[in-house]
Amino acid sequence: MSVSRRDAILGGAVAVGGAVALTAKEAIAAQDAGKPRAWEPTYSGQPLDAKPERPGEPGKDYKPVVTPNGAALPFKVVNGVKVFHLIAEEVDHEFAPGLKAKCWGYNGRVHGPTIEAVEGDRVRIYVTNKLPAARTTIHWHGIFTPSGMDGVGGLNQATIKPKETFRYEFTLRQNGTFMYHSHHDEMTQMALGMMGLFVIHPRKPSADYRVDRDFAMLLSEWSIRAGAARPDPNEMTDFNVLTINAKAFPSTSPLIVKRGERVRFRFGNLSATDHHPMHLHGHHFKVVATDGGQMHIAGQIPEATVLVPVGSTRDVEFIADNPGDWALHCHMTHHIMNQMGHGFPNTTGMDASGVDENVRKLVPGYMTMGQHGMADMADMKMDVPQNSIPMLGAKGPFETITMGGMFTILKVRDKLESYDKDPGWYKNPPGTVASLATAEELKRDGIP
Ligand SMILES: [Cu+2]
Repeated sequence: MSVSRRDAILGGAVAVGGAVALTAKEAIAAQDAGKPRAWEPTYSGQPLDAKPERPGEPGKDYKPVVTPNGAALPFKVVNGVKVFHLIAEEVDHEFAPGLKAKCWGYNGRVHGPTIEAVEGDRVRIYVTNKLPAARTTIHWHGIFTPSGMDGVGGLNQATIKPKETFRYEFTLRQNGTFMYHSHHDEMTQMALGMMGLFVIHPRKPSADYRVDRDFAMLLSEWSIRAGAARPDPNEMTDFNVLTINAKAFPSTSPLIVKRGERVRFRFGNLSATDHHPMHLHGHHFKVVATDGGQMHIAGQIPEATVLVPVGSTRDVEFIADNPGDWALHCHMTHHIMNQMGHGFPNTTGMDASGVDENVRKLVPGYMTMGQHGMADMADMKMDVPQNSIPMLGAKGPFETITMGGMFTILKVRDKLESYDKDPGWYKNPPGTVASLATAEELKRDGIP
């Protein structure tokens, strides 16, 4: 699809041989001027009988995505077909130090590894069921497949019994961020973790498609009562473990980028019931795609928060032009709390001294909590029930960070040793950190 003259003018872009490219500097200038960045939609919607093309090669045809805390599903090429193998099985998974559960995932992981391919690829995906006594299927969420490959148990196919291996095969006719998940007894199997991301790159990417860093994040929610060995699939509303790629902060890996780089976040949401408004600090981004395809330039609204509804994906892009440590998190305040932050009686503002004395006669060591909010509890070295995590808290450069759950950190640096090495906390230039006001400052500005 070509870019109209109007788009090119709006984007402040220079058309070279039909392609529209912006340097990082030009893109920042365009953002500063409040103009949309030029964009060439890459959703091509090939016909059903599209012929498979040469298998796309990582490094040559696309730059692989990064799945923080996750992995890519390996493949081999057999007679021009990309062959993958997913193994559904029980997995002992750690959400954060102190909280483990018996989950269901793929290939020893929760969630399953990210499948990555290129539009036009023929893919053959074997699925082996090693679950204990449960049948399963896989649905390729958002992906155009023949009806019989769509994976809804009973509707499109017979279910995969334990020890059986099924073959799925189709040609990818679109590009974007998609997902895969069990579509048999979803309530149980998805609650236990049976899901993953499926990224399809365009066959002929436009210059604007290329980014320096491409992160894929799957959002989900769990009900794991303190001490329980398994997530509870019967829970409908009260989820107490909220995760990015199945990890709760502080176990979420930071997203490490160099200043000036173009960055894409691909969010998918396969939670049971909750939508997640994902908010990035220090930057704004453009929402550029959903699992329905690329957005036209006119629809790319600048945002600092993108709502990722249940069963959807959203791609956002931005220039990381602001060095520092920047929170990236769901803005539902209970979604950035860990397990023990939920289900407390409301004691805010209460004087508990008399109550504590009385209760201690019955329960030695009893202490009412939460009178001053939950933040103080992050610092307490309190015993928590076995196999559970404190509600929040990780050691930060200043004090305890009172966050948990669906929270991670974007680290933007001028210099980086490696993308794989955490650069540590940001060193703020002198005079750029909020701090206690001096008496002179207060006097100067007339603040009592
Ligand atoms: Cu949320």
